[in-house]
Amino acid sequence: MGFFSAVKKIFSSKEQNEEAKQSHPAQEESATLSVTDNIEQDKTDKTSPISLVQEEDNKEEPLILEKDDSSLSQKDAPIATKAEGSLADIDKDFEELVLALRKTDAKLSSWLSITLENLDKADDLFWKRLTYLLKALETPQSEADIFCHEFKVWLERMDYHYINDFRSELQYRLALALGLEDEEDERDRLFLKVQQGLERTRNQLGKGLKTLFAGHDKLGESFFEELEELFIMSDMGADLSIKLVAKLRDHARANKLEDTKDLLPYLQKEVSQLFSTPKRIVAVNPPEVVLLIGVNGVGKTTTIAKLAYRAKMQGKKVLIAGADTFRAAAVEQLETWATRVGADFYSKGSGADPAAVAYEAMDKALTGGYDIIFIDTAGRLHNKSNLMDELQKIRNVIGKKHAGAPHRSILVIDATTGQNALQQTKVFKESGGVDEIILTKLDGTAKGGVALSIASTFEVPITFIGLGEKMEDLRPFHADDFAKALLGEKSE
Ligand SMILES: Nc1nc2c(ncn2[C@@H]2O[C@H](COP(=O)(O)OP(=O)(O)OP(=O)(O)O)[C@@H](O)[C@H]2O)c(=O)[nH]1
Ligand SMILES: [Mg+2]
Repeated sequence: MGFFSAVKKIFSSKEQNEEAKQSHPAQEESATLSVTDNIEQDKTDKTSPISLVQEEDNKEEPLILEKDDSSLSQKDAPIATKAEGSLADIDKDFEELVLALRKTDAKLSSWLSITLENLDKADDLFWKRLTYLLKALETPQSEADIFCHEFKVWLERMDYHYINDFRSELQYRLALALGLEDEEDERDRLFLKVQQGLERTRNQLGKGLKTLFAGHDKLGESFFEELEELFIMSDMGADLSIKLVAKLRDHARANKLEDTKDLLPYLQKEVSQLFSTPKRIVAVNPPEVVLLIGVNGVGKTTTIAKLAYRAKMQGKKVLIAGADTFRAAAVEQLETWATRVGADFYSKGSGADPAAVAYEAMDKALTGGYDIIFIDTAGRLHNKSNLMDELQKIRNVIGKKHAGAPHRSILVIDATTGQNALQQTKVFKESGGVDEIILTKLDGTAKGGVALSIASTFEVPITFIGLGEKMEDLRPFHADDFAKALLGEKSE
């Protein structure tokens, strides 16, 4: 997405904000700054310039300016010349910073570079500059304060002091809070992350492809056979590997291709298309109920923390419920995460009936005005049918409490399990349904090709991928970027 749409979002009108808040109070796209537990923010704040609307990328459309700045052209207006409050409040430093910001590319990474110039620690000047940046982006003072307060608490918890320790985290938070995550800038960063995360898979597949293409100038049977072998070795599964190579062969024949290099763009397109799934209607009746399921150890609890963190950063009121009462430490582990990400928590301790926990947590979510509730479930019970029965019971009780719930049943799959992931998906899909898949631990495996297998076998979208243990290591899944990263393409 280009810079105008970013700017448009930043300057979007309060009417749009109001409309969006009323019609989509709990949508993933909402992007007000987050709220601490102590400082409860008025969610209907009419002055908020940060749009809640995920708008279409329309570079031609004129900007809608909120203040009296309607004479400003698009190019003049990526950064506000004055922030909320009187001009007298704005000191010289701020003026200088805003001037520098206005001159640079309208990208979050450039804005951040300028803001952090010559700083190395989270000292007073850092906080002042960060507030300036937010104000320059027309964030009301109250929201800028909340953002800084929350970030400060986070840095203390993580024991981060130097900008190098947390710069990436700061950019992630700003991107979420300002609704800029889908910007080109942030997508590039994500691509790099995916590429780094998939390094081991790429070593297997990407480098193998490179060697194969380098060793064969011309397309021929031996090339296709080696290609098939390579796909199978990368955990794409035999069925998919055979199917994909057959498609490539047909494509080459139909288009009378002779050189191997002419096949690459088609391969990338095909890989990316494997991930296309039909669009779904998202839940609109808050609280949105999200059930995390999957076998033990795949990363359900950590993923809940990462999802809750994202939701918090997007200004949502978040509840986490611990319905994994089977494993002794599970409830405490989840509660610790809830505290760390600033979400509220409900559970009844280990040994309690998981369906009862889910039922009571739903009560709390409904009466407490939550936007979203994440329910953690057990990954292991005495046997498989016990596990499935229990999930069904949880689904039933929450469905009775709240129409349409659970709105999203997310199956968490550990990418390091390779082809076993297919069996897991099959079992969970058959017993109650899976709306989305989150693939974790892609950073530690050469088996990233399993994503292709899952996508081609089941019509379930992969929505996020886990690329590490940090909160920012869960990112939306983009098929094209994944295909490029997997096949070893550079980001440029
Ligand atoms: N490298 C890496 N580690 C991850 C990722 N996601 C989760 N983990 C780690 O995987 C381990 C298991 O994660 P949990 O979240 O406890 O898994 P779970 O599915 O809740 O496990 P059970 O509650 O036992 O069923 C933890 O050490 C996590 O830090 C990821 O994307 N990358
Ligand atoms: Mg767990």
